[in-house]
Amino acid sequence: MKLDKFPRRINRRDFLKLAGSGLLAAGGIGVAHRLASGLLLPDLIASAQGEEPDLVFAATDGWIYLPPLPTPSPYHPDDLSPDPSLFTTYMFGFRNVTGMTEEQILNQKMKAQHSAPMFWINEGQQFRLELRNLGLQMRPDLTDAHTVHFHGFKNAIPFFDGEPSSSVSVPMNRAFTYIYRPHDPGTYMFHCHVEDVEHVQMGMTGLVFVRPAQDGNTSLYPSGKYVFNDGDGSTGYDREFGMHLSEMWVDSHWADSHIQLPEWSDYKPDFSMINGRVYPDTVAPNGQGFDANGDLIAPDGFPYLQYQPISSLVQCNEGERVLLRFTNLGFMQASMTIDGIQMRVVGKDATFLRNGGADISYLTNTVVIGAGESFDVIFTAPTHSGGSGPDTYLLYNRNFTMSHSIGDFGVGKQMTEIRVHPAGSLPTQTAPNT
Ligand SMILES: [Cu+2]
Repeated sequence: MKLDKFPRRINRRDFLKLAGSGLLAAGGIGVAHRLASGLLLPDLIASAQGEEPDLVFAATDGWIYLPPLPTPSPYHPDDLSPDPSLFTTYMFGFRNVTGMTEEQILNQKMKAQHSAPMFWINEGQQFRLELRNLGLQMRPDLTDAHTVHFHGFKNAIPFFDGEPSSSVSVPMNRAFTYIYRPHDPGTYMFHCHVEDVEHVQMGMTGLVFVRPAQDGNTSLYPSGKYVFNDGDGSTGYDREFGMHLSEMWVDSHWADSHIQLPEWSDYKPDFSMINGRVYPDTVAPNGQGFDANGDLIAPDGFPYLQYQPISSLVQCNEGERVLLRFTNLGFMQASMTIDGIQMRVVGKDATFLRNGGADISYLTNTVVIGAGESFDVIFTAPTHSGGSGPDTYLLYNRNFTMSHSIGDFGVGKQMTEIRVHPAGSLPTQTAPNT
């Protein structure tokens, strides 16, 4: 929330920032990214000109739902909520506005979601992500810029890294296009890097992954889907599920909506979430796209999850290999456990666990995930018991002090379910988390 407009001395870093933001201001939406990237990266600009972005994100504020706390708190639910029957918690976040009209995009102010839209890129593919800053409806006094920073990218180009002290950020009512050509398959996460303790906690985080060049080769594994270029099918899988871990400390969210400053050293999360929800909402269905105004359509039967559209429910047939892509952009360590199923960790921080020719993947029932870490984990679904309906296993953070339970078993916790069906019950998966 600080903005030092007049640095006493102009150093190289400041010059880069000023040059970049000047171009953003001069160029306006649509052409700014061409000018800005052309200045520094003429090789990329040649191929970028005239081409539309693959993905357009809007950055803004919004409201989400979290269940009651076991101990009443003046900060939860937030008394400024536009609809206290549906939404409890103020947040900042992203929305996917790709393909929307200008009017639809502008309608999305104060309609951010958490966690941010999940997306993926193919290895070696040039990919353009346009970020538009719509501003903060609840806080017109805050003129914060936003960025998209791919956390954990090896050899990121600083200009497109979204780290605002060495590059540009996107001011209100401006747009900027990031250009990537990823070389390292695996699971990453992204977040806004402006005032990042605040903006990350406020909800500007999501999961992104890179598909390997080996994808489509059905001779190594029948599905033709792999985590890495393993050469032997060992990371082949049938279904994949992103599991983005985050936290919410409601005091700080109340403070942001009420023009107060939280004391970040008092950080104590009230909720630990998977894909922006707590149990049992984690197993509710995905959202249903957007309506004629561009607004999100809530999951069927869950109107209060309108801005938390990503389901964490894992469904699979017995015998299938299931990939869980874990990322953690909370500030606490998570110990994700499955009772009764062993997980094989094949990747860590988008790195294939193979040391030269040696297989250093390992079996475990608990994956300990530090803040900012990612894990690629494959399990084989156990044989179905033969009972009626699917067999259910729990996937949860075994650090039970991390989040509250408010009555019924597991309610409010960082937990979801794995439902294993008899062979042949479910059709082929067409998209992650479905
Ligand atoms: Cu931000």
